[in-house]
Amino acid sequence: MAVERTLILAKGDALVRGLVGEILARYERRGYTILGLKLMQVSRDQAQRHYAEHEGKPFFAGLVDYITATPVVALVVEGHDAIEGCRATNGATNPIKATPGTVRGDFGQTVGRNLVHASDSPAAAEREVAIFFHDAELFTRAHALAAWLAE
Ligand code: D4T
Repeated sequence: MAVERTLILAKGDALVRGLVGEILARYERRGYTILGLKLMQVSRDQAQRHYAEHEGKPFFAGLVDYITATPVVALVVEGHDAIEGCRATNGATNPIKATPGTVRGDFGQTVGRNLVHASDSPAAAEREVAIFFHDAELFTRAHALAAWLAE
C-alpha cells in the first residue's frame, strides 16, 4: 500500500451532461483528498502530450478532438493506492464492459465518450499531473486547515 497522487479528468461529456458533481463526489466519498481542481480549456499541445502513448492509433485524432472541444474539469487526488482505486471507480475503458456502480458503468455508452480519465501508473500520474497543473496549484488539506485556524 502506498500513498499516491493521480490525475483525474472529467471530460466534456461529463460537463455538458451536468455529471461533474456526481462524479467528483465518488472520489471524495471514497476518501481521496483533492489536492488540485480546475475547469480548464486543454490545448492541442497538452492533449497530444497527454495521449502521446496513443499517437499513431486510429482513434488518436478523435481523442485529441474530444478533449479539446470543450472545457474539462481536471483534478489531482491523493490517497492509498489512489491510482488503482480511481481507475476502479471509473470502470473499464469501454463503458459497455464497465460494471454498474462505476462511473462509466452508470453513465456511459461508448468508448469515445467515456466521461473520465485516470492515470494508469505512478510514472503516468507524475507525467500527467505536470501537464495539467503547476506545483503552486496543488494544496493539501493541511494548507486549508492551517489557513482556517490562523483566522
Ligand atoms: P483513459 O486514459 O481515458 O482513462 O482511458 P483508459 O486508460 O481507461 O484507456 P486507454 O488509455 O486504453 O484509452 C485512452 C482513451 O482512448 C479512447 N479509446 C481507447 C478509444 O476511443 N478507442 C479505443 O479503441 C480505445 C482502446 C478511450 C480512452
